[in-house]
Amino acid sequence: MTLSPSPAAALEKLAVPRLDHIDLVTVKLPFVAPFGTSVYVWTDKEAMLMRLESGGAAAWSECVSDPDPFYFYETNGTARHIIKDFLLPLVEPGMTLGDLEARFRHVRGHGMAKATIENGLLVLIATQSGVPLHALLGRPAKKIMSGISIGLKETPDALLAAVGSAVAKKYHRVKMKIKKGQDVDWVRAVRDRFPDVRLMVDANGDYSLADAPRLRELDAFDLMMVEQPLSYNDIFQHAALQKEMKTAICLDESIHGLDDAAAAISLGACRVINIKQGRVGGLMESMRIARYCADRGVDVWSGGMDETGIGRAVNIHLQTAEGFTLPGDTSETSNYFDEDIAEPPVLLGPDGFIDIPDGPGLGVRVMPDRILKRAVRMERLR
Ligand code: OSB
Ligand code: MG
Repeated sequence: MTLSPSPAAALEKLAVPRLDHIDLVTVKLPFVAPFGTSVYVWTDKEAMLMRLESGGAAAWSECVSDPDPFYFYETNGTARHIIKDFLLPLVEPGMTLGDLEARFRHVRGHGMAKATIENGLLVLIATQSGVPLHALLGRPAKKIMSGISIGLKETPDALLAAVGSAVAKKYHRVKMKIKKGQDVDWVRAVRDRFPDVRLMVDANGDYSLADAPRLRELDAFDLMMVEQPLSYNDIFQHAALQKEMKTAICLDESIHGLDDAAAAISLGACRVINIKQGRVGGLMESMRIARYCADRGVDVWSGGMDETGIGRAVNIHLQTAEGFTLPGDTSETSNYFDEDIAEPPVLLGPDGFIDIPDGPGLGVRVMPDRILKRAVRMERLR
């Protein structure tokens, strides 16, 4: 077997720039509509942003955590603590990103906190080098497939209306949230009305193995996959469920890095993986997982955390990487916010594809006045 180089090998050799200033700014952006899931209903995105300044260049990154631990154990509060007290003290100018990752391993977990720093450094290096982030990742520009995640709705009619407008916009696939008691009938209603839409469901861990007969009913609807049906940390029981279901299982919450992905694949716990770059600790680990999966015929796609335009741009650049074979949760800015903190907004073209921003770094303009307007907390760490 020939071993191809790691897709992150070149990135591991990049040097950490001198950091003149490091700021954390938490912003709160109201959603255009509440986003309902089996675990919580969010009405706004409270995002902790990091700004790195080095010799006149500045780069922004976004911690993808929420203020609460309802989707994931990290919160904006734990990420701030881990970044300030444990991770930033490990960052030294001149060291390589590979060395930094190795040092970060001493801190267990907290991938979202780690990703905030690693992604910020990559954006900073790309900005200083005058290249877009995807080029720094070694990837050519390409159009990105689109996908929308539709939250739980109050009525089937409201759900059908939301799916209808997504289909009209030419989204490449539609994901609908489900929970116990709001599943098979709702999926059937969508499938009956939209027989051809590429459709999938996301349970955010609401079921247990005892619900296998119910989950198996979903096999009737030609779904692309069912995302995280069982508990948020489980791999083993998903393997048992996958044996009983025709529909592919996709893991989201359970995958915290390459080791989890490898375990899940070898156990047969899933046939698809949702890579959220924050949840797995950053862009480099995301590329490793995507490559690992591509080598084994496992599809991956880029998940989302309802990010602002900063995190959304990172997710878009990541999807140029090898292995991202399926449309992800990358939808138009207007699906989340009336006014974002970066310009231009993400828009679908007539064919449903999304253009990659091609300026240096993130390729989008971060709007400081809007960040100030939305800020709920600001601190200069250095
Ligand atoms: O489970 O994928 C999820 C949003 C917040 C937390 C968890 C999830 C989601 C989404 C929406 O499904 C993703 C997006 O549109 O950014
Ligand atoms: Mg999910």
